[in-house]
Amino acid sequence: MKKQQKYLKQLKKKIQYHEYLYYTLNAPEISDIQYDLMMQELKILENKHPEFITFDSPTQRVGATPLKTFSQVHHKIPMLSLDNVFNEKSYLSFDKRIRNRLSNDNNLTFCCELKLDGLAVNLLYKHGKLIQASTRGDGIIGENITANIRTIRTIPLILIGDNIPKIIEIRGEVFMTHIGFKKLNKNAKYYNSKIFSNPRNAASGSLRQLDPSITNKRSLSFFCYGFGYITGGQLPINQYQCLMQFKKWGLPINNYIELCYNSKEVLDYYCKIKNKRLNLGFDIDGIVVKVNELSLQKKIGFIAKSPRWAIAFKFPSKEQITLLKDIKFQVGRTGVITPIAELKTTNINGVNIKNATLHNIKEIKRLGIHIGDTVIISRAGDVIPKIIDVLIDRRPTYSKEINFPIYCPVCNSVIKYSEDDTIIRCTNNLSCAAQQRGALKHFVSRKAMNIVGMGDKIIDQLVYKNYVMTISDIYYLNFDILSKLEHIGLKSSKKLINALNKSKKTTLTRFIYALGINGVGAVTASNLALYYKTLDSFITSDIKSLKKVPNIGDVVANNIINFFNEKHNCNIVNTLIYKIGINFS
Ligand code: D41
Repeated sequence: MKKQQKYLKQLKKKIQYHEYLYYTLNAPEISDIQYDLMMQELKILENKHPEFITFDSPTQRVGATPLKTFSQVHHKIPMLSLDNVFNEKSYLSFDKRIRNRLSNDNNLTFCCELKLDGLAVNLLYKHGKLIQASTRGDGIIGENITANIRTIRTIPLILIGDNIPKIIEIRGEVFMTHIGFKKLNKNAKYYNSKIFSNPRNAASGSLRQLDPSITNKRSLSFFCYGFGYITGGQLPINQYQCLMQFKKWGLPINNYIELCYNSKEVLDYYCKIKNKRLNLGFDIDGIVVKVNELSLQKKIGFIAKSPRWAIAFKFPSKEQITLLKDIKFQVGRTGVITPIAELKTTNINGVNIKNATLHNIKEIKRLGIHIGDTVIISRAGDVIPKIIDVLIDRRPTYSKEINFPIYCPVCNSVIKYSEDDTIIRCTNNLSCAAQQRGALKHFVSRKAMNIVGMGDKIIDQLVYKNYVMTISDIYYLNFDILSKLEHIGLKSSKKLINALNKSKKTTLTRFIYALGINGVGAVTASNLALYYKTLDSFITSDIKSLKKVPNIGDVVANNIINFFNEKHNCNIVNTLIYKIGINFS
């Protein structure tokens, strides 16, 4: 070997070693400047002697030519998925199942790991060299993303140390750190390009770039969690020691892997990690618990696509991915039409979710959503789930654009669109059955007239059969009519008549709220009642005095004036007060 070539080889080894210290052990021994100087020297030498450039050279991480498509990779051993549990009780059932299968072996050890919220990949090392990397895909066939994986600095192009098997598949998760994610979105905002909704999607989008120089600019990281095919070598006898061996070969593992000896210790680990979750610097969505001994794993085996010996114990989450099956347009009590997404049923923290709101047409246009798309839904607290993003990458060829309605889906009247597409409305006011139903449901509700027993099913029938068109009509219902409806017996009909009579004695706040004026919620109604004291002075109010009431601005003040300018509404109020005898205490 020439002197020059020998020197180059040593220089590369030195750089690789310092990369390992920096990226994998997180313990650099030299400054960034020293590292840059070595890299510069290497680049100059390689320029002079291109014949000495090797595939594992630190200068060769980013390939020059973008791909046209990703080729397919058949995994030598399927990449299994993980079964999930969401609570302690279900976790304990897993523990019990395992122990039963092993005839109550008391010496069971579990290897507990973080569940990184990234993308599972397979790295194929032959004679210690990274020769192929692929996505998990469906577990059987993935995509060849070798060029992109090579840009991830924490992934060694060549393994170091002893006893490296001839062929080994290393499996792990590629993810994006919070810092990398923030930086990417800040840039995206500046250049008006795609903003990612979370680090996982950002990592996925970055890994699936055909041009590795783009992937190279994204800060992706990697931790390994397991292995696939192996030949010409031996691994330790348990999961924990395997991971430690991988670390010795220069592969990154995280510092939170722990052994637990019973379910209490596992539950403690779960709580500990849950508390640390926000300070890790990257997203995790739970922990993974694995039977530690490989021989016991083999004994326990797997079902269909996931091993029986491992489980993902997930944290309560807010987001989930599912399929958008269709969009229906729902007419509310004030005639406002809202798009409602019909989803493939999914589960967030144990709650089944079939529908989500899309707010308005503008939101649909902003998301660029199609029917058939894969979408991310979010459910925070008790609020209605909403669609927060679309995974355009996964759009199927049969996807359909969304047709916005021209006519009301309930009464077929013309629909009016606001200029900015935020509000669309049925123009048929109170003759639209949907609006009639909506107005009635609101009128009888707990904070309004509180008519107990007048449920949605009763109201739907009353409107459908034309017994009730406006809110005042409900006070003309009698026992004969009610008892002939479905979902109501003789006793309940009697009770409902009593409830109707009882509701006639109410408060001004409840009555104002019950009218269902746009923007007048329970608190505003209470403010109005306090300010005006009597119904008459409220009805005859003007804009100027309305705006003196706390929390009332131009919009709501105008809604109130417009409401009483409609003769139809005044007739209803008059009927309720003078004919039916509603009075206030
Ligand atoms: O951190 C993870 N996301 C993680 C994923 C992990 N720590 N361990 C895992 N172990 C497995 C088995 C038990 C099947 C080897 C996994 C995954 N699988 C996995 N990730 C995506 C699909 C499967």
